[in-house]
Amino acid sequence: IGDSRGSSGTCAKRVLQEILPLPATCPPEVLGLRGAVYILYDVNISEGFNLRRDVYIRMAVFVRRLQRRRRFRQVRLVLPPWPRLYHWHSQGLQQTGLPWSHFFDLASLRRYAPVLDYEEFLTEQRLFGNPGAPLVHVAHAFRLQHYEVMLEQGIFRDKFERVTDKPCSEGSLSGGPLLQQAELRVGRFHCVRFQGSAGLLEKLLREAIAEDTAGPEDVDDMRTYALLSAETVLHDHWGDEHFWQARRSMRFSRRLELVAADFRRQALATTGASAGVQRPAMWELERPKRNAKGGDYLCAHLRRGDFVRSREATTPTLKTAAQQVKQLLRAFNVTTVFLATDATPYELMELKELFYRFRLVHFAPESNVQRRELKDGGVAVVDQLVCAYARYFVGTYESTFTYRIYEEREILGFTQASTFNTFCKALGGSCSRNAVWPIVW
Ligand code: GFB
Repeated sequence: IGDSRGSSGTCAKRVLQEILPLPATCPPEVLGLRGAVYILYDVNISEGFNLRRDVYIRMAVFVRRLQRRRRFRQVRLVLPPWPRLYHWHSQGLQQTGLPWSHFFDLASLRRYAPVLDYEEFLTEQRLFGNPGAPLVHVAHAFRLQHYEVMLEQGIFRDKFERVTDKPCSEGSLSGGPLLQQAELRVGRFHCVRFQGSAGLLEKLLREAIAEDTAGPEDVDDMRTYALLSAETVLHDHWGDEHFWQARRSMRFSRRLELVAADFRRQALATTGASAGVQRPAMWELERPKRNAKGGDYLCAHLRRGDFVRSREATTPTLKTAAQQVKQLLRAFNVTTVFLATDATPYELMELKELFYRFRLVHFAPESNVQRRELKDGGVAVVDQLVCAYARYFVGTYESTFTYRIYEEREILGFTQASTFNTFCKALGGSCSRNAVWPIVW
């Protein structure tokens, strides 16, 4: 591309954004940013990594649909920088404000929905929104809240309303700058009681746009809106083909995929070919199948940490978990178990003793350099990617970490029986199992 303009006079926008830095000489109307609507969102700070991935899907499906409307042709979903999460315990690592590109393949996400990492959003704002201004103007920010009473005469109805009967201000509610990003300045801040699926957000946005739009010439302005506590929003249709397309587009970053592939090969003698998993380069090329065999190991996701206290009734002890895994190893005539866990080093030592006749494999960064590069979140992704290729998987009751592994294995083409398995509190007892949500193509 010798020039930033294509033969039709419009910029080769995607190419510029993904390959070349945006040239300052390319004005917004040429880039097709006229009338761009940016949607920022965030999730309650107490929510973990894997629920946040689910919230992303709700937003991505919504924004992909919204793009079909004339007013929202240039809509973009801005991916919130990852704050330091409650479960990322390691000290001495830079784990605040991580970009989505640290974890995910943005080009793959973008082939499903128009998303931007936060830094890319700032670049577009600085080049075309208000060049030279250090602050970014957010026209409206909505903090979503649940209704106190959800049912009306026993019926759950989709609805929202702005809160006017209680004080609502940006400072008192968030206790810091919007999305922890100092450059964001909010025009109007609203608290909104919201119940319903993501599709209802269109009405909320249209109302806000109508409030600000003085005349037709305004329609071309770039505008930014923020939706806070987006976990309040439900899926339009959970588990349908749109959910799964968005889910399939959530490929992990190439770097994390490579670390996991190297580890599977070196520690577990497993490659994609030996596991019977052929994954096309692009998610769009994936096809339904159920013939993945898996490597010569079982994987157990054993959630500890807060689950030991808050879910004592359903979380097994180390001993009963080990008993269950050993039974499975014998049943499958396999000697190696890969253990994904947030157990403490002390608990890990105990587990190693409990598996003394078997081979227990656990992933840990090979050096401090790798630890600093992956960070706690990256290590957890590698664990998920190793479990995804196992012969058989057993996970923890009601853990979203486990659920995301189920989904990964569904995409890779494993049988349901080898995937949707749950630890019981004790060996042999009947117990509650996780829900089975098979893939829809
Ligand atoms: O991902 P997540 O929301 O799953 O949160 P749950 C658990 C976090 O703990 C992960 C770490 O994101 C990791 O940082 N973690 C858990 C692990 N299991 C592993 C593992 O096998 N390997 C590694 N490396 N790290 C939610 C919590 O947890 O459950 C909420 O986020 C709440 O705070 C809720 O407690 C009930 O769904 O398991």
